[in-house]
Amino acid sequence: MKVAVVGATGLVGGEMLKVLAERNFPVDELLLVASERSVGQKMNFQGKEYTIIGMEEAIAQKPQIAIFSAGGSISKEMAPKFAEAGTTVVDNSSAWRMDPSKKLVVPEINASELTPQDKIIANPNCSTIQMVVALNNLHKALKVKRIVVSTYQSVTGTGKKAVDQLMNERAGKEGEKAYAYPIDLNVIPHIDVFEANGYTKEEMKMVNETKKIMGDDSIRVTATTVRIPVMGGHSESLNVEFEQDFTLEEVYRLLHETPGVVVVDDTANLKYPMPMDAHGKDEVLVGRIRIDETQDRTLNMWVVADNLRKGAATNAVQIAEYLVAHKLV
Ligand code: 11C
Repeated sequence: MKVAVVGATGLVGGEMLKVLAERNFPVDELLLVASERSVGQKMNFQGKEYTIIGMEEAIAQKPQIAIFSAGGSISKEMAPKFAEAGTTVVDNSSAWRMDPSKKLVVPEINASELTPQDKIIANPNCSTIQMVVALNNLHKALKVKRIVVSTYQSVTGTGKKAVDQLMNERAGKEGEKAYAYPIDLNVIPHIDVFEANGYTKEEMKMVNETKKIMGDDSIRVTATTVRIPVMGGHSESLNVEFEQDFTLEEVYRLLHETPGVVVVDDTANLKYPMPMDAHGKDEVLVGRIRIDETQDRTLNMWVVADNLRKGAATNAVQIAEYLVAHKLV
């Protein structure tokens, strides 16, 4: 495969290269693509040096697959140009996710919807991905009625500038700020921009993307998304009401059988998922599984994943793997 990684110099772009290499994705030719100011820089992939090229040059080289992590406005402008050249784009930005003509894919759940005609495929938001992966089998068996989710999100979700802000604050150094407030020793209940209804865009992504991926508009989701001073790994507290009755044993069985989920729930031995355990992993970790004693057919659980991997790079590469395995590119 001739593969382009667009946004190769970013945090997610770097993780994409790592994941492509680790999973032995069949890369015969690699194009590392970034904005004009990075063109000409050198980067390594599997021991070989590559020179970063610009968008137009990459389009002209007609890669079969382009994995994009370059931000929404660049995706809006450039993804159609790649698609017109015959490239299938897997896009990690929010640009195409809610476009009714584009698929929003978590491979464990809905990759079977993909066809060779899908030239721009959207990768969901990280906090949505880990939640729907955790709920996949539970929804099939018990039908999710309503989700109340609160997130505890790592600074890596914002990007390099936020990582620098946290480390500079910790070291007592001045520097550029990604957030309106200090993040070290603080918690910021604000991710992405505020919308007219008082929720943030990140919160509304969780509401809307969940319905689209699960293919079920009746699922009600209400979210509060929060930034915490953690370096890698998003955590989520989920309170989920189902239509069907269940037992805890059934929930454990369903979670153990859910693709991409690892249950870490042994409180007697202080075992529960933490972001530091998720680092570098592709699985979604689920623990603190409890029946909500205040309401029928309702469950509490704690869900953790590496936001740069399953939340972004791994999910995108898994989509690309599916395209190759099913001869859709
Ligand atoms: C964060 N979830 O943690 C965001 C990052 O829509 O792809 C990913 C934003 C997106 O800040």
